[in-house]
Amino acid sequence: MKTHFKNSIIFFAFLILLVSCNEKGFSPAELLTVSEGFTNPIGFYDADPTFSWKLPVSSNSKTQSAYHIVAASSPDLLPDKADLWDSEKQQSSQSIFVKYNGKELVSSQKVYWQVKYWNQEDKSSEWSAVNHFELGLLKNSDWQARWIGLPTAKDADTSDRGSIIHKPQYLRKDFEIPENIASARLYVTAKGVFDAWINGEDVSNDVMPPGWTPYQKRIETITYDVTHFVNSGKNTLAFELAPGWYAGRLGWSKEYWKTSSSPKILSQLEITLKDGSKKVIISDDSWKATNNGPIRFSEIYDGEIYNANYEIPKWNKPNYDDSAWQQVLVENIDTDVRLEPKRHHPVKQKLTLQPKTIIGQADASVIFDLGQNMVGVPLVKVPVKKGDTLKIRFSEMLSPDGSFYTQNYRSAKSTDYYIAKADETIQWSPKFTFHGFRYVELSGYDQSQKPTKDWITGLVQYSDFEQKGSFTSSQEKLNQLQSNIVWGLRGNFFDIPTDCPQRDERLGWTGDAQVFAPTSIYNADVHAFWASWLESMRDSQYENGGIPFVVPDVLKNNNVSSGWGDAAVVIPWEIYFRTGDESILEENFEMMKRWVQYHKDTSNDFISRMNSFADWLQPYPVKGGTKGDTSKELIGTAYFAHVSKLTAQAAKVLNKQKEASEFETLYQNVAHAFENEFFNDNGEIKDNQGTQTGYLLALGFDLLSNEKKQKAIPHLLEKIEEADNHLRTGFLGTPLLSKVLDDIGRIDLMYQLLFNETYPSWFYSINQGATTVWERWNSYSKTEGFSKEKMNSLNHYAYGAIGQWMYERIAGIAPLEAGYKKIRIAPRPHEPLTSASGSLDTPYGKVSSSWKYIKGEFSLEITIPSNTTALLSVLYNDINDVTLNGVKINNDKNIKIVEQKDDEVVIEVSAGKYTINSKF
Ligand code: RAM
Repeated sequence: MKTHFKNSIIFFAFLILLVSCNEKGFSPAELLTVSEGFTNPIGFYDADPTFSWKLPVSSNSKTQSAYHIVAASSPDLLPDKADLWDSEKQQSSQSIFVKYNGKELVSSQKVYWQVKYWNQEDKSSEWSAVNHFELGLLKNSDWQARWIGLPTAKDADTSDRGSIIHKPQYLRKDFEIPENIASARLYVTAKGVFDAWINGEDVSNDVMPPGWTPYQKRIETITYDVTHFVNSGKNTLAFELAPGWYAGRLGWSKEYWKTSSSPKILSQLEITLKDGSKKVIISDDSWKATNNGPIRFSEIYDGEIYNANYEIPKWNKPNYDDSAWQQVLVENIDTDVRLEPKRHHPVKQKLTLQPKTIIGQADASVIFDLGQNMVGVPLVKVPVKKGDTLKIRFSEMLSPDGSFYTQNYRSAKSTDYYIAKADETIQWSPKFTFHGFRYVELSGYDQSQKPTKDWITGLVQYSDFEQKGSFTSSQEKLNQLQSNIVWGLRGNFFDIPTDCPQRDERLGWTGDAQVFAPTSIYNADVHAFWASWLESMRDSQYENGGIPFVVPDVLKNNNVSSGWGDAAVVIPWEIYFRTGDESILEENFEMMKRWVQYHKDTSNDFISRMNSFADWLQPYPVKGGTKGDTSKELIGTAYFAHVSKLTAQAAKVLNKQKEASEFETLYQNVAHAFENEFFNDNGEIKDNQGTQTGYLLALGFDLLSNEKKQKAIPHLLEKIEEADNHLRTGFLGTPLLSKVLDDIGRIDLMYQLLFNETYPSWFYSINQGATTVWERWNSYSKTEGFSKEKMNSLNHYAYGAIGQWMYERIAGIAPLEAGYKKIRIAPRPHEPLTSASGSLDTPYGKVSSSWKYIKGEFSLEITIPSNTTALLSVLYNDINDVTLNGVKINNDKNIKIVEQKDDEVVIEVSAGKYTINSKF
């Protein structure tokens, strides 16, 4: 009996061994992406791509010990006959941004790739699914097409600002294709913005492509897969074209439009036939155009005018007689303007909003309230009478007396018109403009009809990225703040990061962008978005290393500002740290260095003399004005030190040891000079010049000796107390409050500032009805209405920079090593919160942290993604109360305690899900 039992054990063990030997491997890598997170892109920009993948969540794949990537020109060659690249097995835990190291890739090339990995026990996974990417036209010389368009400057509208607004154009070309089409690609871009049509069908739902870059340096091109649009036989390729950001009025300069010429299209349709031969239809002098179509006028600030009486039936289909149209003018491709495939996602319509209420007006108009300040266009489905003009106006907020308020748009007319050709219910949206609004006012509709909510839909448009983070808590206003931050992000990530989306500005202000970048990347997948804008910043850097106020630089005033230009260093560093992508440092390192050099060149003995917007819009400025009470010298010097330090860190990552130590020394020198110049022996800012922001910069950027630092802290606290425990900070100071108060152990005070209900505070604007973050803490009040200041946007993300801390310390998720290879989970619950949760898709997978804190009992659930580790910090009164998955932590040898203090324990955990309990 015994022997029999033994034999069967041996038999089963043998069987298990056999099965595991036969096993092909376990679950493959998932969610493969190239470069800044692209999944199977076409028209891809990067001929030197990087590869990333995620390990599935399972105990089999806690960490990666090695990987193997193969890339080929055809999927049939994978995995064994990879003709482009075979990385072979590489002993490495790197699973993100692995550099391609194969044969040189060329324009339009299609690449197939897959990966497998080995786990912590050196067991290999199966090969992943085959992914692919297809390059766009990488070089100007790939274009046979030429720029085409009508000369629209001569009969353009003149606006009251003295700018000229070019009339929209319609362009078309008929062509024939034999049978046997294998594939078709439309490579296209515009000096202006366009919509492409083939045989009467809209080729894509991109909004205002190609987007906004410094057109004198670089224009982004787009690739559409149009295989299913092109027919054997007769075809028509057609475009609508409007000035967009290229021409027209932008910024404050009456001269801006002079930097551009009439809008133009560049189009190259490449059709591959089944026999491998190619037919190429290019934009050239054979095209016809008219500017006598229904879109009479379209401009970003002012809106769009559509006259249905000018509609041209079937203009974008074959057999249309275009003999009365004009021949286009043709221009060669400029050799010094780079044509590059768009490196981030175009703007799309991402969400829709329905009106919450309809407010009838005495004057035959009606107002629709969408309940949310948004950016995009309305879809109007409205009954109209022939010949009538439907007028559509927008507003972010009504005046307290209910009247329609548009003054804060300043000179932006932000009004759309539709002129009716028949008695009918129209369905229409403007195409080449956008608005920032919550309220829509209609007049000129069929007065015999009673307005209903379905007359208006808000089409929310922003760059096509996905939300990847979430934050929620037990406190309603904090959740509203999170919602306001996310809406501010949506509204202002319209191809470039804008200060505001509604008034006659909408520019890429660098200061706003640098303070908001970390929060943006907690909430959304904006890696590629920032990488693209940084390329525009490089293109805009002045000869002397200065960085313009806005990118693209439409203000062209050669002036720079500390805290603004510093975006050139802060953003590459932040994006690197939060994604782990070294390419963003590689690409921008020269720009970073040149900016630091500019600081050096404009300072005296390390003390900044740079111009500055300073602590922009600080409340209660003693001297009045918009620049707050912290001197530009103090701010400039603090930033000089800070960006020297970040550049040193970047140099270290890039293995440039010599430069790393040079910039480190520079940082030390500037910090030293800063302390001597601005601080007295008592750790106080000299000459009674102390401000919250002055202390925050010194402490937040680590600019004081240890001794001075300890002495400075009480002065900061004094400043906050003097302000009745309220903030007195503007754009630059506010984001540092949370970091500094946290670092000095005063999280309680940060919570107090965050939960303040009175001016100035985040909740103050929420109490006044804010559904987005405002430019000023008091942009609007229920009792007094709009601030008297003309510069008053209700959708300005800068103060939303607090979102970073909400993830880091309320939910408790922060990167410790670049890309979240090592994660810190360290929530700090505080009354009145009883719960909070955050989650985030890191480059390695999803991390989440969710806690409850009721009557001193704390419970926390976390998820740590594969191929990472986390340091988990838990507070306690008694260490015996702390359990991890039900096990007392001080009893279990398998639990790795990294640090233990009187009230806090730090535990290292690997990938997996955990529940933690404690009391404090
Ligand atoms: C305003 C912008 C922006 C700010 C600059 C200094 O016009 O709206 O937010 O950065 O000024």
